[in-house]
Amino acid sequence: NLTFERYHKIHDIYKYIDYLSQEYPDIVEIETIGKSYENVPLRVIRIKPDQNATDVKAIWIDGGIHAREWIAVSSVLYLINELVYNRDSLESYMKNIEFHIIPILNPDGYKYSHEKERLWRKNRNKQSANSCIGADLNRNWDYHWGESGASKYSCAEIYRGVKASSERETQAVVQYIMKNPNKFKGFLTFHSYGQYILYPWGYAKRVPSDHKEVHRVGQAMATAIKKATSNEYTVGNSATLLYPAAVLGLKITPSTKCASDDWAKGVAKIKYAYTVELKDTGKYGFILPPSEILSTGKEAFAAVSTLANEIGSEK
Ligand code: 0X9
Ligand code: ZN
Repeated sequence: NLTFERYHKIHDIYKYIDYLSQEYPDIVEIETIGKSYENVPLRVIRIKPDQNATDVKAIWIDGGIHAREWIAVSSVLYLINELVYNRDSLESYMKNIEFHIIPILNPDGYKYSHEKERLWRKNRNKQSANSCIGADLNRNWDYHWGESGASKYSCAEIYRGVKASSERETQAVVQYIMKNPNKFKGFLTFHSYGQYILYPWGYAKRVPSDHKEVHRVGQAMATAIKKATSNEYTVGNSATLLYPAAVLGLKITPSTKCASDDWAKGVAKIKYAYTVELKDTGKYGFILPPSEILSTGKEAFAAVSTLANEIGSEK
Protein backbone atom coordinates (compact mmCIF):
# COMPACT_ATOMS: atom_id res chain seq x y z
CA ASN A 1 0.00 0.00 0.00
CA LEU A 2 0.96 3.61 -0.48
CA THR A 3 1.29 6.23 2.23
CA PHE A 4 0.18 9.78 1.70
CA GLU A 5 2.88 11.10 3.98
CA ARG A 6 5.45 11.60 1.27
CA TYR A 7 5.93 11.94 -2.46
CA HIS A 8 6.76 8.69 -4.23
CA LYS A 9 9.14 7.54 -6.93
CA ILE A 10 7.70 6.10 -10.13
CA HIS A 11 8.78 2.58 -9.30
CA ASP A 12 6.71 2.57 -6.11
CA ILE A 13 3.74 4.17 -7.80
CA TYR A 14 3.70 1.51 -10.51
CA LYS A 15 4.05 -1.22 -7.91
CA TYR A 16 1.02 0.15 -6.11
CA ILE A 17 -1.00 0.27 -9.30
CA ASP A 18 -0.06 -3.31 -10.14
CA TYR A 19 -1.07 -4.37 -6.70
CA LEU A 20 -4.51 -2.75 -7.08
CA SER A 21 -5.17 -4.49 -10.37
CA GLN A 22 -4.14 -7.86 -8.95
CA GLU A 23 -6.12 -7.47 -5.78
CA TYR A 24 -9.25 -5.95 -7.34
CA PRO A 25 -9.46 -7.31 -10.89
CA ASP A 26 -13.22 -6.73 -10.99
CA ILE A 27 -12.81 -3.02 -10.51
CA VAL A 28 -9.31 -2.07 -11.65
CA GLU A 29 -7.79 -2.63 -15.06
CA ILE A 30 -4.48 -1.37 -16.38
CA GLU A 31 -3.55 -0.56 -19.93
CA THR A 32 -0.21 0.64 -21.23
CA ILE A 33 -1.08 3.30 -23.78
CA GLY A 34 2.40 4.20 -24.99
CA LYS A 35 5.87 5.00 -23.83
CA SER A 36 7.63 8.14 -22.74
CA TYR A 37 10.64 9.53 -24.56
CA GLU A 38 12.86 7.49 -22.22
CA ASN A 39 10.71 4.39 -22.77
CA VAL A 40 8.86 4.37 -19.49
CA PRO A 41 5.43 2.81 -20.02
CA LEU A 42 2.49 5.24 -19.78
CA ARG A 43 -0.18 3.43 -17.87
CA VAL A 44 -3.87 4.19 -17.64
CA ILE A 45 -5.84 2.80 -14.74
CA ARG A 46 -9.45 2.12 -15.53
CA ILE A 47 -11.85 2.01 -12.65
CA LYS A 48 -14.95 0.29 -13.82
CA PRO A 49 -18.54 1.29 -13.15
CA ASP A 50 -20.99 -0.86 -11.24
CA GLN A 51 -21.65 -4.17 -12.94
CA ASN A 52 -25.32 -3.40 -13.42
CA ALA A 53 -24.80 0.22 -14.43
CA THR A 54 -26.55 1.43 -17.54
CA ASP A 55 -25.75 4.50 -19.61
CA VAL A 56 -22.05 4.42 -18.70
CA LYS A 57 -20.05 7.60 -19.25
CA ALA A 58 -16.30 8.08 -19.04
CA ILE A 59 -14.12 10.67 -17.34
CA TRP A 60 -10.46 11.22 -18.18
CA ILE A 61 -8.09 12.25 -15.38
CA ASP A 62 -4.36 12.94 -15.62
CA GLY A 63 -1.69 14.22 -13.30
CA GLY A 64 1.97 15.01 -13.57
CA ILE A 65 2.08 16.45 -17.08
CA HIS A 66 4.41 19.03 -15.56
CA ALA A 67 7.37 17.40 -13.85
CA ARG A 68 7.72 19.59 -10.77
CA GLU A 69 4.03 19.55 -9.86
CA TRP A 70 4.36 16.55 -7.57
CA ILE A 71 1.17 17.33 -5.69
CA ALA A 72 -0.79 16.61 -8.87
CA VAL A 73 0.60 13.08 -8.95
CA SER A 74 0.00 12.39 -5.27
CA SER A 75 -3.53 13.79 -5.49
CA VAL A 76 -4.43 11.58 -8.43
CA LEU A 77 -3.08 8.58 -6.52
CA TYR A 78 -5.17 9.59 -3.56
CA LEU A 79 -8.32 9.68 -5.61
CA ILE A 80 -7.57 6.31 -7.18
CA ASN A 81 -7.24 4.99 -3.67
CA GLU A 82 -10.61 6.48 -2.68
CA LEU A 83 -12.36 5.17 -5.78
CA VAL A 84 -11.14 1.66 -5.03
CA TYR A 85 -11.35 1.46 -1.23
CA ASN A 86 -14.33 3.65 -0.53
CA ARG A 87 -16.36 2.39 -3.41
CA ASP A 88 -19.31 1.44 -1.25
CA SER A 89 -19.73 4.93 0.08
CA LEU A 90 -19.65 6.62 -3.34
CA GLU A 91 -22.78 8.43 -4.32
CA SER A 92 -25.00 6.55 -6.69
CA TYR A 93 -24.40 8.68 -9.75
CA MET A 94 -20.70 7.97 -9.61
CA LYS A 95 -21.40 4.33 -10.17
CA ASN A 96 -22.21 4.63 -13.84
CA ILE A 97 -18.94 6.42 -14.47
CA GLU A 98 -15.87 4.72 -15.86
CA PHE A 99 -12.69 6.51 -14.79
CA HIS A 100 -9.64 6.50 -17.03
CA ILE A 101 -6.76 7.76 -14.94
CA ILE A 102 -3.10 8.36 -15.59
CA PRO A 103 -1.26 9.49 -12.47
CA ILE A 104 2.01 10.43 -14.21
CA LEU A 105 1.83 11.63 -17.76
CA ASN A 106 5.42 12.87 -17.75
CA PRO A 107 7.44 10.14 -16.01
CA ASP A 108 10.82 11.23 -17.43
CA GLY A 109 10.43 14.78 -16.20
CA TYR A 110 9.08 13.58 -12.87
CA LYS A 111 12.13 11.39 -12.36
CA TYR A 112 14.46 14.21 -13.35
CA SER A 113 12.77 16.57 -10.91
CA HIS A 114 13.34 14.02 -8.15
CA GLU A 115 16.94 13.26 -8.98
CA LYS A 116 18.45 16.32 -10.60
CA GLU A 117 16.47 19.51 -10.80
CA ARG A 118 13.51 19.98 -8.48
CA LEU A 119 11.89 22.69 -10.60
CA TRP A 120 12.05 20.91 -13.97
CA ARG A 121 8.79 21.40 -15.92
CA LYS A 122 9.05 19.84 -19.39
CA ASN A 123 9.61 16.30 -20.61
CA ARG A 124 13.16 15.10 -21.41
CA ASN A 125 13.13 14.97 -25.20
CA LYS A 126 16.62 15.60 -26.54
CA GLN A 127 15.59 17.44 -29.66
CA SER A 128 18.83 17.78 -31.57
CA ALA A 129 22.39 18.97 -31.16
CA ASN A 130 22.90 22.49 -29.79
CA SER A 131 19.41 22.86 -28.51
CA CYS A 132 17.87 22.56 -25.08
CA ILE A 133 16.17 19.50 -23.65
CA GLY A 134 12.46 19.04 -23.26
CA ALA A 135 9.13 20.22 -24.63
CA ASP A 136 6.33 21.62 -22.51
CA LEU A 137 3.75 18.85 -22.75
CA ASN A 138 1.05 21.40 -22.07
CA ARG A 139 1.94 23.40 -25.20
CA ASN A 140 2.11 20.50 -27.60
CA TRP A 141 -1.56 19.76 -28.32
CA ASP A 142 -3.07 19.97 -31.75
CA TYR A 143 -5.43 22.86 -31.26
CA HIS A 144 -4.22 26.29 -32.34
CA TRP A 145 -0.69 24.90 -32.28
CA GLY A 146 1.92 27.15 -33.82
CA GLU A 147 0.23 30.41 -33.00
CA SER A 148 1.78 32.80 -30.53
CA GLY A 149 1.20 31.86 -26.88
CA ALA A 150 3.72 29.02 -26.75
CA SER A 151 7.38 29.25 -27.55
CA LYS A 152 9.18 27.98 -30.63
CA TYR A 153 12.52 28.12 -28.79
CA SER A 154 13.60 24.81 -27.33
CA CYS A 155 15.20 26.49 -24.33
CA ALA A 156 11.95 28.12 -23.26
CA GLU A 157 9.98 26.68 -20.36
CA ILE A 158 6.91 26.76 -22.59
CA TYR A 159 8.56 25.23 -25.67
CA ARG A 160 5.81 23.77 -27.86
CA GLY A 161 7.85 20.99 -29.51
CA VAL A 162 8.74 20.60 -33.19
CA LYS A 163 5.15 20.10 -34.26
CA ALA A 164 1.70 19.51 -32.83
CA SER A 165 1.61 16.18 -30.95
CA SER A 166 5.31 15.72 -31.58
CA GLU A 167 5.80 14.22 -28.12
CA ARG A 168 5.10 10.57 -27.38
CA GLU A 169 3.30 11.44 -24.15
CA THR A 170 0.87 13.68 -26.03
CA GLN A 171 0.42 11.13 -28.80
CA ALA A 172 -0.44 8.36 -26.36
CA VAL A 173 -3.31 10.33 -24.85
CA VAL A 174 -4.59 11.56 -28.21
CA GLN A 175 -4.70 8.03 -29.61
CA TYR A 176 -6.34 6.63 -26.54
CA ILE A 177 -9.10 9.20 -26.30
CA MET A 178 -9.69 9.44 -30.04
CA LYS A 179 -10.38 5.71 -30.25
CA ASN A 180 -13.66 6.49 -28.58
CA PRO A 181 -14.06 10.22 -28.03
CA ASN A 182 -17.84 10.18 -27.65
CA LYS A 183 -17.79 8.19 -24.48
CA PHE A 184 -15.75 10.82 -22.62
CA LYS A 185 -17.93 13.44 -20.99
CA GLY A 186 -15.35 14.82 -18.58
CA PHE A 187 -11.65 15.69 -18.77
CA LEU A 188 -9.67 16.78 -15.72
CA THR A 189 -5.99 17.58 -15.79
CA PHE A 190 -4.33 18.21 -12.44
CA HIS A 191 -1.58 20.82 -12.06
CA SER A 192 -0.21 23.11 -9.41
CA TYR A 193 -0.32 25.74 -8.17
CA GLY A 194 -2.71 28.62 -7.56
CA GLN A 195 -6.01 27.00 -6.47
CA TYR A 196 -7.89 27.51 -9.69
CA ILE A 197 -10.50 25.55 -11.59
CA LEU A 198 -9.98 26.64 -15.16
CA TYR A 199 -11.96 25.95 -18.28
CA PRO A 200 -11.45 26.71 -21.98
CA TRP A 201 -10.64 28.55 -23.88
CA GLY A 202 -7.06 29.27 -23.00
CA TYR A 203 -6.07 30.16 -26.54
CA ALA A 204 -8.09 33.36 -26.56
CA LYS A 205 -10.13 35.49 -24.21
CA ARG A 206 -13.27 33.84 -25.34
CA VAL A 207 -15.60 31.22 -23.90
CA PRO A 208 -17.39 28.31 -25.59
CA SER A 209 -21.14 28.49 -26.13
CA ASP A 210 -21.85 26.06 -23.27
CA HIS A 211 -19.73 28.00 -20.80
CA LYS A 212 -22.62 28.69 -18.42
CA GLU A 213 -23.00 25.00 -17.60
CA VAL A 214 -19.27 24.46 -17.59
CA HIS A 215 -18.90 27.34 -15.17
CA ARG A 216 -21.71 26.10 -12.96
CA VAL A 217 -20.15 22.64 -12.63
CA GLY A 218 -16.74 24.22 -11.98
CA GLN A 219 -18.32 26.28 -9.24
CA ALA A 220 -19.91 23.16 -7.78
CA MET A 221 -16.45 21.57 -7.64
CA ALA A 222 -15.06 24.61 -5.82
CA THR A 223 -17.94 24.50 -3.35
CA ALA A 224 -17.27 20.81 -2.66
CA ILE A 225 -13.60 21.57 -2.07
CA LYS A 226 -14.47 24.35 0.32
CA LYS A 227 -16.72 21.97 2.21
CA ALA A 228 -13.96 19.36 2.38
CA THR A 229 -11.04 21.48 3.59
CA SER A 230 -12.33 25.08 3.74
CA ASN A 231 -9.86 26.10 1.03
CA GLU A 232 -10.92 28.56 -1.67
CA TYR A 233 -10.52 27.72 -5.36
CA THR A 234 -11.26 30.34 -7.99
CA VAL A 235 -13.31 29.24 -10.99
CA GLY A 236 -13.08 30.79 -14.42
CA ASN A 237 -11.89 30.86 -17.96
CA SER A 238 -8.15 30.17 -18.43
CA ALA A 239 -7.29 33.12 -20.59
CA THR A 240 -9.03 35.57 -18.31
CA LEU A 241 -7.92 34.16 -14.96
CA LEU A 242 -4.38 33.19 -15.80
CA TYR A 243 -3.35 36.53 -17.18
CA PRO A 244 -2.66 37.88 -13.69
CA ALA A 245 -1.12 34.51 -12.90
CA ALA A 246 2.16 35.42 -14.48
CA VAL A 247 2.95 34.95 -10.78
CA LEU A 248 3.56 31.33 -11.63
CA GLY A 249 6.84 32.57 -12.96
CA LEU A 250 6.07 31.59 -16.50
CA LYS A 251 5.33 34.95 -17.98
CA ILE A 252 2.16 33.51 -19.38
CA THR A 253 0.68 35.69 -22.06
CA PRO A 254 -3.07 36.41 -21.95
CA SER A 255 -3.55 33.42 -24.17
CA THR A 256 -1.95 30.04 -23.65
CA LYS A 257 -2.00 28.01 -26.82
CA CYS A 258 -2.30 24.27 -27.31
CA ALA A 259 -2.86 23.15 -23.73
CA SER A 260 -4.57 19.80 -23.20
CA ASP A 261 -7.88 21.17 -21.92
CA ASP A 262 -8.39 23.24 -25.07
CA TRP A 263 -7.62 20.14 -27.14
CA ALA A 264 -10.09 18.06 -25.10
CA LYS A 265 -12.82 20.60 -25.68
CA GLY A 266 -11.95 21.71 -29.21
CA VAL A 267 -10.93 18.44 -30.83
CA ALA A 268 -12.26 15.56 -28.71
CA LYS A 269 -15.41 17.61 -28.02
CA ILE A 270 -15.49 16.74 -24.34
CA LYS A 271 -17.96 19.11 -22.77
CA TYR A 272 -16.63 19.29 -19.22
CA ALA A 273 -12.90 19.92 -19.64
CA TYR A 274 -10.98 21.54 -16.79
CA THR A 275 -7.49 22.26 -15.59
CA VAL A 276 -7.32 22.13 -11.82
CA GLU A 277 -4.44 24.05 -10.26
CA LEU A 278 -4.08 22.52 -6.82
CA LYS A 279 -2.51 24.04 -3.71
CA ASP A 280 -1.18 26.41 -2.74
CA THR A 281 -1.53 30.09 -3.59
CA GLY A 282 2.18 30.81 -3.48
CA LYS A 283 3.59 30.29 -0.01
CA TYR A 284 5.40 27.11 -0.98
CA GLY A 285 4.37 27.01 -4.63
CA PHE A 286 5.66 23.92 -6.43
CA ILE A 287 7.55 22.75 -3.35
CA LEU A 288 4.49 21.96 -1.33
CA PRO A 289 5.45 20.12 1.88
CA PRO A 290 4.40 16.48 2.23
CA SER A 291 2.15 17.39 5.14
CA GLU A 292 -0.20 18.88 2.52
CA ILE A 293 -0.53 15.68 0.47
CA LEU A 294 -3.52 14.22 2.27
CA SER A 295 -5.63 17.36 2.42
CA THR A 296 -4.87 18.25 -1.20
CA GLY A 297 -5.84 14.71 -2.21
CA LYS A 298 -9.16 15.28 -0.48
CA GLU A 299 -9.67 18.42 -2.52
CA ALA A 300 -8.97 16.56 -5.74
CA PHE A 301 -11.39 13.86 -4.72
CA ALA A 302 -14.07 16.42 -3.85
CA ALA A 303 -13.68 17.91 -7.34
CA VAL A 304 -13.80 14.52 -9.07
CA SER A 305 -16.81 13.21 -7.18
CA THR A 306 -18.71 16.42 -7.90
CA LEU A 307 -17.91 16.21 -11.59
CA ALA A 308 -18.81 12.51 -11.68
CA ASN A 309 -22.15 13.15 -10.02
CA GLU A 310 -22.97 15.98 -12.40
CA ILE A 311 -22.05 13.95 -15.45
CA GLY A 312 -23.63 10.79 -14.11
CA SER A 313 -26.95 12.52 -13.56
CA GLU A 314 -26.98 14.42 -16.86
CA LYS A 315 -29.39 13.11 -19.45
O1 0X9 B 1 0.26 27.05 -18.18
C1 0X9 B 1 -0.13 25.91 -17.97
O2 0X9 B 1 0.16 24.95 -18.68
C2 0X9 B 1 -1.03 25.67 -16.77
N1 0X9 B 1 -0.47 26.34 -15.62
S1 0X9 B 1 0.92 25.77 -14.92
O3 0X9 B 1 1.40 26.74 -13.96
N2 0X9 B 1 0.57 24.45 -14.08
O4 0X9 B 1 1.86 25.46 -15.91
C3 0X9 B 1 -2.40 26.20 -17.03
C4 0X9 B 1 -3.11 25.69 -18.25
C5 0X9 B 1 -4.52 26.20 -18.31
N3 0X9 B 1 -5.19 25.87 -19.54
C6 0X9 B 1 -5.08 26.67 -20.65
N4 0X9 B 1 -4.44 27.77 -20.61
N5 0X9 B 1 -5.69 26.25 -21.71
ZN1 ZN C 1 1.25 22.63 -14.74
